Amino acid sequence: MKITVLGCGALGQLWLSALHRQGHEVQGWLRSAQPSMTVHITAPDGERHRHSFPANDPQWLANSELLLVTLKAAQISSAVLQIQPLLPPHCTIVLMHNGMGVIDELPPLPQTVLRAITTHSAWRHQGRVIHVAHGVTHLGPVACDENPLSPLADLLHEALPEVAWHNDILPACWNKLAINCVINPLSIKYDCPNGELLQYSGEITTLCEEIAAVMNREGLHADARQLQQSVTHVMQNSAANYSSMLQDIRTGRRTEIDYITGYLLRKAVGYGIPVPANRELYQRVKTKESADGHPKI
Ligand code: KPL
Repeated sequence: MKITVLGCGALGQLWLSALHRQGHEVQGWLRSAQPSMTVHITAPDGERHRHSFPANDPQWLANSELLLVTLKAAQISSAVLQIQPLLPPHCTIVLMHNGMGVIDELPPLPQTVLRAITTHSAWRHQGRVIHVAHGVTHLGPVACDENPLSPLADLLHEALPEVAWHNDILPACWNKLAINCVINPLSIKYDCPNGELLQYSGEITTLCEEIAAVMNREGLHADARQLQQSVTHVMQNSAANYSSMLQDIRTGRRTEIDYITGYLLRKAVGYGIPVPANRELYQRVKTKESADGHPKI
């Protein structure tokens, strides 16, 4: 398959490399256009891969059957709208990002748009991408789809397992949102790796209760205790990792707080549900962002 990956951070490079090794024709699309790019990956088992890829080729884009978008939430809508007119109508656009609300920023497009969330964890270190831990990528349309299983899920699964298809991706997005609403801003409040947050269980309970109340109004049948179990599980499994939001703050980049806790707050206001603990964390992150100066995107 001919593929363009828009957004070549750690996750984008991971997919570029995995799809290439599976025999697909892949190019990267970078904000500052360049004709090629080189990717170095260190896999969780220590195996290393190095490949060079074409980049920013408009002809390649015009023939792409898949546009995989791995940008940060705040960058997606403007970047997609800029290149979307160059895409063929049969190209599928996959938006893979943390948080929710990006899809609401896009007008209806002729291409099929799918949402994806992933628990693969990777970061960049000295020009390399370290694939820290394998995870699961959840993929599907934002509204219930008649089409039961997308072959795209199989294709992506062969390249970088596990990939799970959902006829309605919203419950999976909300579960991931809940985890990010707790871990990401708390990691900024306490300036620590995910595992150290386990000691704040009282605060986590309150956050989960508020999030579950909003999720229930969204028709998702959330249970605060189950949410807390999922959050605890992720904290244990990623104990040594720093959340993406803390990494953003530390490197002076804009965080995804408006698409994570910000999205929850907008929903809570709409339903008239008070969420003071989540609001306090949101304000704390926003203050931290502006204290660090005008954030880089
Ligand atoms: O998705 C994450 C993130 O850092 O954005 C978690 C699940 C919190 C893992 O660090």
